[in-house]
Amino acid sequence: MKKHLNLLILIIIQNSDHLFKILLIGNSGVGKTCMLMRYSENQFTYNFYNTIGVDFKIKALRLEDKNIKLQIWDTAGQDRFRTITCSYYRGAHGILIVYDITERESFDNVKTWMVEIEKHAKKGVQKMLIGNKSDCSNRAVSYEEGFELAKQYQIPFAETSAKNASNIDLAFTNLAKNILGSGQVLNTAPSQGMKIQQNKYNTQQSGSRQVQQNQKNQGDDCC
Ligand SMILES: Nc1nc2c(ncn2[C@@H]2O[C@H](COP(=O)(O)OP(=O)(O)OP(=O)(O)O)[C@@H](O)[C@H]2O)c(=O)[nH]1
Ligand SMILES: [Mg+2]
Repeated sequence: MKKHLNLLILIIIQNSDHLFKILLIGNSGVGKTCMLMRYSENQFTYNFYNTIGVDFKIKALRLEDKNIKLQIWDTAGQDRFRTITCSYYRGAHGILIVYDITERESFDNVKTWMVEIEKHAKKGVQKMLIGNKSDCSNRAVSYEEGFELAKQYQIPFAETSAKNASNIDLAFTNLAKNILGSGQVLNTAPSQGMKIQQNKYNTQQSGSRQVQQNQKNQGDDCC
């Protein structure tokens, strides 16, 4: 079964023009796994299973007449996995930094995540700030605060909801567009092998490896 899955992934990658590696980071519980589930499988669950280490999914999309494969890495937000998750920053072409609009601490911690990116990721990595759970009425961070913070970092910003799917496609597509525009290219054409070209930083931002998951709680959402 695993062999077939690996073969399928290989075929998908070989049939694409580019492979972009995208990382989801942010505090535990902000909704990274739910965002990925919504984007890749159009599903949502109220269950909260802490991600253990990292997990990834592949999603295909067509951008500017090119077949793009996104390899999306969902990292654990818990501190105890920081050493493992940091090792994935280096290979990333794009990073979504996610906070929860109902949890002030997750917003205040965005600066810590930005420092981690600075320390571990490649210079030209494309970033986007995401305020998730926009469906919730018990907001602790205003839209304007999110917007202003993103402006300070000169990165794009969006509020999303994995629950009602608001702006989820937009977030991933926008990041992929910026990666494509930035000149970071992982060419997957079989005849050319796989090579990375890293161009200068574009500031004009206009079979899953499931390690293991623990069930934390079920049922209630934040609203
Ligand atoms: N209302 C609402 N709840 C959400 C949304 N996204 C996620 N949740 C809930 O928030 C909780 C945590 O979601 P996860 O996606 O597991 O959080 P995570 O960021 O992956 O957490 P770690 O894996 O520990 O880093 C779950 O109970 C989800 O149902 C959303 O957009 N709206
Ligand atoms: Mg998770």
